[in-house]
Amino acid sequence: MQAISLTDFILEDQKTNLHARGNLTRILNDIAESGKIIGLHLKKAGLVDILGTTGDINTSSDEVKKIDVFSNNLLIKTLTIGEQVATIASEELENPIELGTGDYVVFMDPLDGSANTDANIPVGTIFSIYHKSDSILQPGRKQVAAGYILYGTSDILVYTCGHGVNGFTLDPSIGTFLLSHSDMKIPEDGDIYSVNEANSPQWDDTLIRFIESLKTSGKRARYIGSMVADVHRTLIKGGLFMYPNDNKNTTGKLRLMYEVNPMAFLVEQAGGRVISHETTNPLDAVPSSVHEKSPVILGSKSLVENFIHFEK
Ligand code: P6P
Repeated sequence: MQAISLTDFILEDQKTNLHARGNLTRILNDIAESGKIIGLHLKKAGLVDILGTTGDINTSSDEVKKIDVFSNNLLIKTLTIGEQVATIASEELENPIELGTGDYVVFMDPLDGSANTDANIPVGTIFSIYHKSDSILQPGRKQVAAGYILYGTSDILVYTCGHGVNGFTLDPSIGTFLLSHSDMKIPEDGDIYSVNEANSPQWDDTLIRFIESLKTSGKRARYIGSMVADVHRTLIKGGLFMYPNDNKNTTGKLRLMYEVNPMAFLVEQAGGRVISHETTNPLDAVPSSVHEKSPVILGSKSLVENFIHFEK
């Protein structure tokens, strides 16, 4: 069967929206084209001068890698040329930048987990798209599209526009993302949990007991330390990914607008469940700042619900 390209799929998907004018389609394609170039540079990172740091610190207090700057600048340039985006907010920018034209707002983590590139560990681009509004700080429920590009053993773009989740694997021989994961659904259950247990001295007793219960029930631990890779594995294999709040990170570590909410949109669209703490859904949070943090527990519905009930 002829594989469907991302571009054809997005154009077909656009037909389901009678009011679509192709502007969101242009943004999704611009992100995909940028991802192809970012992926190419990552594949030869050890050979060209894009590893290492610039000497700067970003809003997440992470050392800025040269590949972060490259990815951020490429996405900004491509979306500017596309003329569909009014405002871009990025992990790599202290403040959002106004592009003037366009009806959309894009939040992005241009290269999440980039500290892992030196060790050849998968990293990813995360994006979250809203219609332009009075404020760029809209609840995650207002996202019109969200997704990621995972640069791993293969490069895969996974996105949703609110009616299902689909994955497209890059065929390097033709430079095209082809539909490889149609209508993705997260398994109802799973035997993998993913959390940084080095933080356990800061966890509350309930969380400690919950993680111990996963171990005694035979779950397996997998933690890559690269959110896109850990969330993608959770979507494919089921299980739990957690970056909960603790005594040190009282609001968690991950960023609401360009890490937690896009992943929450995807996981819910794939039939999973997401909470930030207790039973609160991060998608309902009213953001107060571009770089605010949020705890996140996401994954197979039954496992998230086990965590919720375990708290009682
Ligand atoms: P820790 C990478 O820096 C990142 O932002 C996410 O990709 C990842 O899930 C998390 O931080 C890892 O954080 O504290 O476990 O190293």
